[in-house]
Amino acid sequence: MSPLFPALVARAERPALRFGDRTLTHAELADAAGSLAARIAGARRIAVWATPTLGTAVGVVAALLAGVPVVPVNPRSGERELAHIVADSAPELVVTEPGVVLPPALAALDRVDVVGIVDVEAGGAPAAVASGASGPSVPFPEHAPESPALIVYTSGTTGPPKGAVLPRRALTATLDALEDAWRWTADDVLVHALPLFHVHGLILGVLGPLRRGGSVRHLGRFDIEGVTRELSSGATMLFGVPTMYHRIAEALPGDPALAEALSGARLLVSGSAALPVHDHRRIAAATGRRVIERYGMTETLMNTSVRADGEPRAGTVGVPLRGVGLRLVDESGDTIEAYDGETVGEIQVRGANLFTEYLNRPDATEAAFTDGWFRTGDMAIRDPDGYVRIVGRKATDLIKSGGYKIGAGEIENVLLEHPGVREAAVTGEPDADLGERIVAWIVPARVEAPPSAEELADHVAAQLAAHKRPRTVRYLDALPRNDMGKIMKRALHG
Ligand code: MCA
Ligand code: AMP
Repeated sequence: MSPLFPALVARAERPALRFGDRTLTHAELADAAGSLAARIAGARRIAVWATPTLGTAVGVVAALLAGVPVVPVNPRSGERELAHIVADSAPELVVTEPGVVLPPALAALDRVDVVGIVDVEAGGAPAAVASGASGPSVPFPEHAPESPALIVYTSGTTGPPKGAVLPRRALTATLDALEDAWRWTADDVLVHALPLFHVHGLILGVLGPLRRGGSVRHLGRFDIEGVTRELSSGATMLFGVPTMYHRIAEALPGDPALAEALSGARLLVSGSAALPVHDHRRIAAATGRRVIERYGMTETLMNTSVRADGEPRAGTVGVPLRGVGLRLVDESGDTIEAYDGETVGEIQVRGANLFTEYLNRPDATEAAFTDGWFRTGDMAIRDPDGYVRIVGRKATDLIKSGGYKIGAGEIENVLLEHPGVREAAVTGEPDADLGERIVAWIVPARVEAPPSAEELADHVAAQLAAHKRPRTVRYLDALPRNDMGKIMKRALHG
């Protein structure tokens, strides 16, 4: 089995990771992650407190070197979400940046701080050790392709998030297919500001450059100035969710430096949700560059993309990636053969890029597949030349806000626990910035004293996650229900 990160084994002296003023070359990362790997080797499973920092990247690489499955945890997870993830994944220890005060759900675990990563640019000796560890440990033996690499939690329509178990071969399959589609090389320098507890920011945005032997500069948090600075000083690629490109499109008219920076980029890639054609057009008009879209999912990693050497067509997610089987299936379960730009069907996929299972959820895993094909729940049409256009999704109870997938049911359950709430329904409404905005429809327990929108948002953020909080709260006397008592969500917006 060839190594996951050849440039680490080769101890390349090129930059690998940059977070703020902290930088590691591939050789330094080999030492840093190698010594941390020695400390965690043999653990059954670990968690990484996934702040957007160098320590998170080192922690995840260490786990991959050691062959220990790793659960990246959103550091903004609320109490209930965190308790669920910890109970469900049962990590033996948690890797974190030093100085972090962990919440109670994680504080009980053994803790390994990623300490001693020096600022190489400032001239320090490159050394990084896990607390309590010693000695370099690279090369590590490669691990079986089917062995679990990462467990990434993802929301469904109801219930708590499920842990998608991603094997090593899914990582290599998807990253190597993107190498092919994007002509991604060791010379590429990626810039992004995506969170590191999801596939987009962590697997594509950190492990991708490392597998290619190239580098990533992470901005810590998204801002236009950081994008401009990095793309003007050597970065070649930008990854973002549509909200980020929307903000770029908004800023472009008054920001010639941004326009110049973007026009010099080799590749601008958007994903996690649909990038509106209006934003595509505004960016193309101001920069002469077309954003290309790729389509993926936590469970499947990447399925399709516009190719770097293909026609960048706004409103499409391109063609199936190398090794990905993709079919459209109609409501009766029949495969749609047409490439006619109009027949709509559910996207189903198969290939080495897929997850193996939902952790502890054989029922959900079984329900997700049909004849070995994974049902994405995304509805699409295909152009005559094979370009896929996503036109919607099967479940109305899934909301994509800022590129995050959010289940309405999970938020409703938490809202119903608030003493001021008698009934609750959650929907997504179109939002120019976020794509969709979470709206909570509330029947208050006491009409004369309804809980404020802010109180409800704080309640959801404290239990689940900040990005799951309702951005709008609407108060009703009763929720519209059908004869069976089921809430009729479509009637809410009418
Ligand atoms: C506000 N904040 C709060 C509250 N209100 N915190 C606690 N309680 C509250 N009531 C805080 C937030 O924590 C945050 O803090 C700040 O206020 C603003 O947060 P927010 O409003 O959420 O920011 P935003 O403007 O909505 O963020 C937009 C964003 C973000 C930056 C684009 O949505 C984002 O990072 N999206 C990326 C999603 C992603 O990576 N998805 C990939 C999954 P502070 O100011 O300190 O930050 S999909 C995937 O992986 C598949 C495979 C795929 O295809 O890619
Ligand atoms: P997640 O489960 O968070 O990984 O989100 C996966 C979902 O994001 C997919 O099922 C799609 O609905 C959506 N998605 C990802 N990329 C795109 C894209 N380029 N265009 C439209 N939807 C996308």
